Amino acid sequence: MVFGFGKKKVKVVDPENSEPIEAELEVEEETIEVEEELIEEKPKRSFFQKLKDGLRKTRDIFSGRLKKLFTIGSKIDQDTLDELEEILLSSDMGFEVAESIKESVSKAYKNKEVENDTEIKLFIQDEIKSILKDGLENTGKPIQKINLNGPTIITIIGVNGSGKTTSIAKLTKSIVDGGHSVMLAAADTFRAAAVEQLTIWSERLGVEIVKPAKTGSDPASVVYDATELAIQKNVDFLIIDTAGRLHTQKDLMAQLHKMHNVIKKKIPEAPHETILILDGTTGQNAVVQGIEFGKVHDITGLIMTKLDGSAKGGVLIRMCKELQIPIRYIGMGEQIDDLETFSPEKFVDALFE
Ligand SMILES: Nc1nc2c(ncn2[C@@H]2O[C@H](COP(=O)(O)OP(=O)(O)OP(=O)(O)O)[C@@H](O)[C@H]2O)c(=O)[nH]1
Ligand SMILES: [Mg+2]
Repeated sequence: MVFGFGKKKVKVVDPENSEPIEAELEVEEETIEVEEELIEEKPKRSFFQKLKDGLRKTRDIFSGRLKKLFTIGSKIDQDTLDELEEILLSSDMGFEVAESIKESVSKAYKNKEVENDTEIKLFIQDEIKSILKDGLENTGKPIQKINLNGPTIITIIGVNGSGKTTSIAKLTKSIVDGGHSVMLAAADTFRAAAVEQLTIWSERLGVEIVKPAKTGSDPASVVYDATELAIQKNVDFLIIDTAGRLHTQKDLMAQLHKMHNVIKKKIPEAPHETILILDGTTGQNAVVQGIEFGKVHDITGLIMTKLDGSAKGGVLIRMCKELQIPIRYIGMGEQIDDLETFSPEKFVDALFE
């Protein structure tokens, strides 16, 4: 940035005369040379590009190994089918899914529904898309206002570090952008830092937060207070952040029930949504967490986070087949806008492109 001096015509007011007069004065004038390259923005990767990058490992399997297996004019025999199954298994989609795709391909080939390599690849893509959607009408369905006469209450649960608090911030932003009001409850009362993290987000997003009286307070009492205040203030959504827990920690799992019971005292049909956050980079562990949390709680949807990292994409397919819980959103980074409603079409396209 450079400053310079120069002559400039300015309007001045003569105290004897109320009309402004034009005069040529020596004034300090800012001549600003902006060094363009310093403020040049780095091109932002599109959401789809991020997804493709995050799923690179799995994509190599689908767009690389599968492409090689089905080359132009290749015949499909038992060896091809066995190799297909082996390739699918290597993507972490699990035996049940791999077996069902293999069977479907075999049948379609015998019935002459698919005859060439292009048709087979498209057939496999469609099979995966239908597994991702199969019977799960809420797949990719964003959070909606379910309770029309009061706050829609959402509890966010999951293991430590899966991305609960960050996902709450992203979710809040998208709900607020959609024109609804949100209140947050910091029911992860064990760590002061957890309350602080949510408080910072609430300030940035301009939403109210209900906090524990002190570190270690009963999370159920925070939830009770928050529910009462959310009803009183007639907010559209109350989103509850909870401490990370493993399904094996029986006392902590019981604590979740206690939280839900205090909510029910105020609104019997709440919580309206219980969203499980799963870290997409943890592979089979995420499947186990999904199964175990699902045994104890009525989970209405999943958010798969960190799909921008080195995610095991096939796990997502296994998850849909074995858990039968709809994936609602995917997390694609640490920024506030890095949340997208899950689209089976885009996901499969990113795997095969
Ligand atoms: N790359 C990437 N990082 C994410 C994503 N979501 C969350 N993170 C990061 O994961 C880390 C943990 O996120 P938190 O939101 O604090 O996770 P949490 O589940 O609330 O953690 P605890 O409260 O400790 O159980 C942070 O560094 C986040 O920035 C995502 O979609 N992509
Ligand atoms: Mg947290």
